[in-house]
Amino acid sequence: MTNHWVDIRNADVILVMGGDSAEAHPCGFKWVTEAKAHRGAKLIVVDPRFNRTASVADFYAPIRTGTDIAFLGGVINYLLTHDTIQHEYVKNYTDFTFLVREDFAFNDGIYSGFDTKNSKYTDKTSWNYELGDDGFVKTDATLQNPRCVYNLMKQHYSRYTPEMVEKVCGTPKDKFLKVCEMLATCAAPNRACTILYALGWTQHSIGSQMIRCGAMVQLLLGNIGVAGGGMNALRGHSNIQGLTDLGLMSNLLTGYMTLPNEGEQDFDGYIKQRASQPLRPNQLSYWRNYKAFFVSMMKSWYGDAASADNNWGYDYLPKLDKPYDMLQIYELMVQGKVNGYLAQGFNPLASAPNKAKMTAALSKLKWLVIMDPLATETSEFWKNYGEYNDVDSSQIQTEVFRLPTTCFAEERGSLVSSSRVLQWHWQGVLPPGDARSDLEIMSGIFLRMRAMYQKDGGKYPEPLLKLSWPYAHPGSPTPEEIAMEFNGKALADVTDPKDSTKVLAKAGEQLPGFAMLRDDGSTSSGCWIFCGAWTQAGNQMGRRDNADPTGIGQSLNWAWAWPANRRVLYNRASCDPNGKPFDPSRKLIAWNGNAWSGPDVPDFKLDENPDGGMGPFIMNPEGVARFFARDMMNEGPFPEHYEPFETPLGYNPFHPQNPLATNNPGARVFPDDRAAFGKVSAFPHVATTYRITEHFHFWTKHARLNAIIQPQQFVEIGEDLAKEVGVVAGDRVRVSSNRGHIVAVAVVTKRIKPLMVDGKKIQTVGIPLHWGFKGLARPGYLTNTLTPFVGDANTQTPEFKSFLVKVEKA
Ligand SMILES: Nc1nc2c(c(=O)[nH]1)N[C@H]1C(S)=C(S)[C@@H](COP(=O)(O)OP(=O)(O)OC[C@H]3O[C@@H](n4cnc5c(=O)[nH]c(N)nc54)[C@H](O)[C@@H]3O)O[C@H]1N2
Ligand SMILES: Nc1nc2c(c(=O)[nH]1)N[C@H]1C(S)=C(S)[C@@H](COP(=O)(O)OP(=O)(O)OC[C@H]3O[C@@H](n4cnc5c(=O)[nH]c(N)nc54)[C@H](O)[C@@H]3O)O[C@H]1N2
Ligand SMILES: [Mo]
Repeated sequence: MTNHWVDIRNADVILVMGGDSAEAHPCGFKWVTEAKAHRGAKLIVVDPRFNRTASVADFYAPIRTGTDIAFLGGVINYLLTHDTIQHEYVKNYTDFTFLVREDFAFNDGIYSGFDTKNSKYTDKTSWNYELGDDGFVKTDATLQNPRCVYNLMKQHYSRYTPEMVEKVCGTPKDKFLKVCEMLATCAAPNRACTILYALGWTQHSIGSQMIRCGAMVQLLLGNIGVAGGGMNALRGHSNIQGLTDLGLMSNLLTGYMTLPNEGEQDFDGYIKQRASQPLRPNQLSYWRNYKAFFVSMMKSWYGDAASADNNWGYDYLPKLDKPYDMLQIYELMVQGKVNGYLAQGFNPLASAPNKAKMTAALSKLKWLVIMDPLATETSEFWKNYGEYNDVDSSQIQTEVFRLPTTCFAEERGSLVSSSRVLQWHWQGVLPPGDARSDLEIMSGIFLRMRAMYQKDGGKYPEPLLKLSWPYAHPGSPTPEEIAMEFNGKALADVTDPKDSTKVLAKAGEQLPGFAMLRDDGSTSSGCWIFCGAWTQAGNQMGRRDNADPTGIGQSLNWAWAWPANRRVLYNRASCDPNGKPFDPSRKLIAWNGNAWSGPDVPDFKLDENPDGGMGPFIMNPEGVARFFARDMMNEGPFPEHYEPFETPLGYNPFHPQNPLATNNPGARVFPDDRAAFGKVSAFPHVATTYRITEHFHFWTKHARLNAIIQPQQFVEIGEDLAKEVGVVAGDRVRVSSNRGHIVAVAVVTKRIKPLMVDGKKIQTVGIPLHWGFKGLARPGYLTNTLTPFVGDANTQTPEFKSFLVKVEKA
């Protein structure tokens, strides 16, 4: 979230699109209720289903799955043509005035740099601004130049008319326009809209661009950085925010630093590439400090073995030849290129797409280790469960080890919430039986591996042998030790760069914040954005003072938020260029003549006078927010609508004559999976998958009460479709895709209606995902038997939210 849970109550308009927060985030949803009750906020829901959130909304608009860019592009077009944008904000805080290179082009759905023969982008150099001789971007403050971002964007979205929105999304034009009108009220500086989203946007082959498109709407309305505004990703598992913060993705290091790729063998080149220099005069470009963050991380990992002489252990890091996202890994498994797999708190047979492919993948392993408190579908993928898991065990040689772990209530430590708040929690009960904590198991594996390398040697053992392991009990580090390590400490006295006699932190002390990190090896910090969580004053994550002195929801003494205990990111943008809040009643920070201060921690240089013209988006080298994403996105600088890979139309209504532009040209897709896509002629219904409040993924079916409340797999179909296929409520239906089938109970509902899309009637089928063949609920099929193996072009997140099926009476 750019903002935070409590802040939702400051909103005037709340758009829930691409998520069902009442269902999936019922506790956090109370802040939506508060905004409605105490502020008269209006709640809008745009969803293929009239879901639980819609049931308490002020306005609901239906949409066909996978078409949110068409809808949001339509909103952008509406805001630009009606000129309902926050002018002062956009002009000063975005790239509106920036000029784009002459060779940048967009033709019938495809950007410049496309290799038509191989159907992919091979040259993204034209996706950039026009730079002057001084290295700065050229601008046109008058917005007359046809190559400025404003004009290119206006032209790009001029095709997204209300008629096109209706044609592509199936959203009736009057409903679409009503949403536009409600959003447009928030262009006023004294009104704010927040967008809450989750998987309904991320789980598409064009998901990242849906989210960008939402952010573009928010920028036009001047709603980023302000109280009650923002782009708010409501996250999943309790610590999934912490997972990405700590770099547990194949291409990440901690704090959103990135692993080097194969071509980056040279350390200085690696740093230079990431420590971006400002693209406009007087801009901060905070990533210029990349080296300090990186060196501090390497000191924390490798201690004395990371020194200036060996480039801080740069050679110890793997260099990526490609991203190892989950689709890539399972594809490699199927190809027989992976020997072993460690699934920690993960049930991929149930949660990854295309169960048949997953079974083939896991069957090719020599060994599989499961770290989980429960016996899961994955740990028993090799066992025959009749129709639900029809495998021939004698043909599977994979050796499976199950290591029972504790779960959250049986341990203590920190969890990061969607609000970026690191909150300490304490152990509630002792673990049962042989269960051990993940920390203990991981440490045990590491120590044994290290001993084997010490004894037997091996190819390049240094990255393992040199790892620093400074814990009191090496086999069982404490959560406190780990937390102090990710915060970081001074390894030598840290002095003021302007006055070397002034000591800011003495050697050995915990550091107060990342501004004190150095690139000379005198500091360590396992995760720079977490620096400040455990200072000399102790564990900041354990704080529980919910005082909110100004009533704006800024409880700065409740736990601790990254970065720097700041609760609203980009909050400098809540003030006008002179430093006065756009809306004094919603003040987050202000310039007092000498410094920035306010109820929130300023997201800016504290003593930076507004006269200097420094932009509020200090992480960007431009200093402003981008409508034009340059070459950062893999399918182009402006979001464009592409059809889901299993499209019910078979063409892209924006580019009916260009088959190359039917689907996202940058998406993650392997040849065999392309062959496994189904066609609308055989699978005429559009399916989407989701969760329900009564279960948490695949684990609560092991808990008796949850298993009683929601005992078995069901699918939701509208009354119209039920009639069409001759099914009544309670019948068992067979739902098949080109990859397999499931059988489930039919729930016939008024909450899903057919949509008219380009003259064609589209039926949507809703499939909750929680059941399987393990646990106390009634044994059944895994939903992911049906889903296609294709992912987003940037995150590689699978397209779980839009694919083709056929529903029949079983
Ligand atoms: N009780 C409970 N709570 C949970 C979880 C759980 O398993 N149980 N899981 C947690 C996890 S890990 C996560 S990631 C979050 C997920 O939180 P959400 O994303 O809110 O949950 P989902 O149920 O996946 O579905 C979201 C909504 O997206 C809609 N949708 C589908 N396709 C589209 C589309 O193309 N466009 C639009 N606009 N909407 C679409 C669906 O109809 C559904 O209403 O929930 C978390 N909370
Ligand atoms: N079709 C479809 N598929 C989906 C989705 C969808 O919307 N549609 N959503 C996707 C999303 S957003 C997610 S997050 C995934 C979820 O996919 P998974 O993460 O694979 O599903 P979970 O059932 O949450 O599995 C987590 C496991 O962790 C175990 N566990 C709990 N606590 C601990 C602990 O402290 N330590 C260890 N080691 N294990 C623990 C639980 O027992 C459980 O078995 O599913 C994805 N798959
Ligand atoms: Mo999730």
